Amino acid sequence: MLKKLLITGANGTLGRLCRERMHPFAETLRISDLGDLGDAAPHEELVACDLGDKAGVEALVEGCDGIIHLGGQSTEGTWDAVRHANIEGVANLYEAARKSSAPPRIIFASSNHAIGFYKQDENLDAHATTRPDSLYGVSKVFGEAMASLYHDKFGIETASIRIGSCFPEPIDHRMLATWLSFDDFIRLIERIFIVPRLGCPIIYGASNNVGTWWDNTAVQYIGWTPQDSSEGFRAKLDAAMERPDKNDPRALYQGGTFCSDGIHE
Ligand code: NAI
Ligand code: 15L
Repeated sequence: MLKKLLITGANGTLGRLCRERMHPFAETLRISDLGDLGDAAPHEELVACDLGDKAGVEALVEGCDGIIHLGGQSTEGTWDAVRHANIEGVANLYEAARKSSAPPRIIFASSNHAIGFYKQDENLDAHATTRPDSLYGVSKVFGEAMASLYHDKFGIETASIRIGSCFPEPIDHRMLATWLSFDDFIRLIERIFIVPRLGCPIIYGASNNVGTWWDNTAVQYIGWTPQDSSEGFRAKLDAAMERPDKNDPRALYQGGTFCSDGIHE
């Protein structure tokens, strides 16, 4: 059991999920985001903090033996927005971890958009060269690189999860391959904190979907076997919308429309 688990981005979709579900796994949850965090439960500490605030992030990280880093820009944005939260914010987080009295184990919420320009008929494992599809995807590659640096230089362990689409259910045909159920996500987080030696793995965060593009053989030692599958939603999606043409970015690229969207100025 962790003593103090920091959850950044706690007001977001996945942050709210982790706040609700990770309590039995840690004595105390330190809950953080930019703004109002609501009322603290007895097992919670609430700390509002902008990830761009270096001193604030140092204080935020101190005393935590686990971090689920979910905070930041979660889709494409202007360079200023991506840089502030996902470049400077991640640099601040790793510096804080290095300086803390007992370095924490970290989960970095990376994204499929770090490899989004691969085609949907390509299968990737943890060794695939990154192919970001957006400034946002570039920032996730940066985060993975920071995890690697701070592991090799300082021994800080991070699991970078290239999350596919973590939603209550898939909302388009691409997500039949990328969907990660909330339950599988929580089960993965638990395994990452349980496994005795984590190292610095890249993990593809998807459920046990038919026709998956991603191979997690390299991280079998973590002991995570996704239990859910998008298959039960296929008929509903087929009835609700037309499958995109094979040359449509939504059907061509793993990152879908992130590949065809322009740069946000
Ligand atoms: P979200 O957008 O719902 O939540 C992100 C949270 O970060 C927000 O509550 C926001 O206030 C906070 N935040 C933004 N800038 C901040 C700053 N400068 N300082 C402190 N907090 C800040 O995102 P969601 O869906 O919960 O995703 C969580 C993480 O997982 C993100 O890093 C995202 O990139 C990643 N991810 C999520 C996927 C998904 O399917 N939900 C897929 C791939 C990656
Ligand atoms: C992501 O990285 C985003 O955070 C999420 O909102 C979705 O767009 C997801 O990827 C996806 O590719 O479906």
